[in-house]
Amino acid sequence: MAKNGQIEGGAVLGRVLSVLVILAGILFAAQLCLASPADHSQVPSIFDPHSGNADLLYRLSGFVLSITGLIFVVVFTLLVYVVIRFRERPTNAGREPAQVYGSNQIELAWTVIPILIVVVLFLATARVIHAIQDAPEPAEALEVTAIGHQFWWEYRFPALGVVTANELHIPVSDRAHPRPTFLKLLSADTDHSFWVPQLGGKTDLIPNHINRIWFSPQETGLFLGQCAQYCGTQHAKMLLRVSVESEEDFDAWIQAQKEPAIQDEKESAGRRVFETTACLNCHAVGGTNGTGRFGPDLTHLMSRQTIAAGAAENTPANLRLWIQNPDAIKFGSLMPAMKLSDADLDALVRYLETLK
Ligand code: HEC
Ligand SMILES: [Cu+2]
Repeated sequence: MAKNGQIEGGAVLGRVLSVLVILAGILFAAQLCLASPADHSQVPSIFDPHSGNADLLYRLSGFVLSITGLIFVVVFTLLVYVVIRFRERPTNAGREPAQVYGSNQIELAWTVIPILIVVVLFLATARVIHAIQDAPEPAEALEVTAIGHQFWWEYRFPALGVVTANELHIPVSDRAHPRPTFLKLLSADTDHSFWVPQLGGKTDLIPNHINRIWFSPQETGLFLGQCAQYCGTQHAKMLLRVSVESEEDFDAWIQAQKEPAIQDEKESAGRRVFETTACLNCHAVGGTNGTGRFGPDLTHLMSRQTIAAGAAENTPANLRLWIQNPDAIKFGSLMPAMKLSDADLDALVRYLETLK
């Protein structure tokens, strides 16, 4: 009796637990649906590829998901069938079902079929890895070096002499004018990970080790991503923004970035604050004696829509708040609060506003 009681207790507990798990699953799915923004074109999803290698990954994941989905359906159907068909009934209560041992056919089937499935998945994956990793770099490719910092991105275009931060601009690479972007990935401190799902797979940026990734985006537009490797407190506010532009727009952007900073005489007070405080040890502004590299290059700060790696919009109010107290926008960022007087702060923000 006592033993039976235990078994029933276990079964009830099991049922309660499975109901709880299902409920949690439903709540989680509902929360995901509610949390996704209304504009679905902005959701960085691997199921919406816009670049050659993202497309290869998308097709591979579709293939893997359909095979594993099929396995799920077959196994689950058999399971439900067996549970219902062979359940305990008054007619067979307490009797053991027929025991089958050593059936060569069955054992061969459940060994060979899974091996075949694994081999197929392996070959399909190896083919895509080869196509992406070993793709030759064409002569017309654009070369960019991306450097991960806690908690922002530095971009260098070595052949074009441009250095910028956080917002990457690259040309569209359509069939008529193929011009893929080849990125060299480096890190200044810890591990980071570059992931813009609509453009390509996730690749880590590791100190003292060069990784590579390339994109051949087929459409213009803004593609978003996120540092995908926990790299410190503000890892979540280390956003990626890649603007894919027509050849003309991209060339115009490069030309503008190559210009030295405009030095507006009216804002010399703000410039003096910049050049006489610690700003210039960490930030570069082309044409001034600020050549610091610890923080983002500010030469063309106003050409960016966001500051602090996408943590805030680039508005005068946010700039002022950022310089006064970076923690208010990104807690734990590596820029110190500069403790400036209100007058210096206003002059400085006016000066930064001229860095077009
Ligand atoms: C100790 C180094 C350091 C000093 C000093 C410093 N900064 Fe920074 N600054 C940083 C770092 C690091 C970031 C990037 C923070 C992030 O996004 O996580 C940054 C970001 C910024 C940004 C946002 C840039 C962008 O494109 O996202 C601005 C603007 C800025 N700093 C202005 C200033 C000004 C003005 C001063 C002087 C009053 C100053 N900083 C002093 C390190 C410094
Ligand atoms: Cu990071």
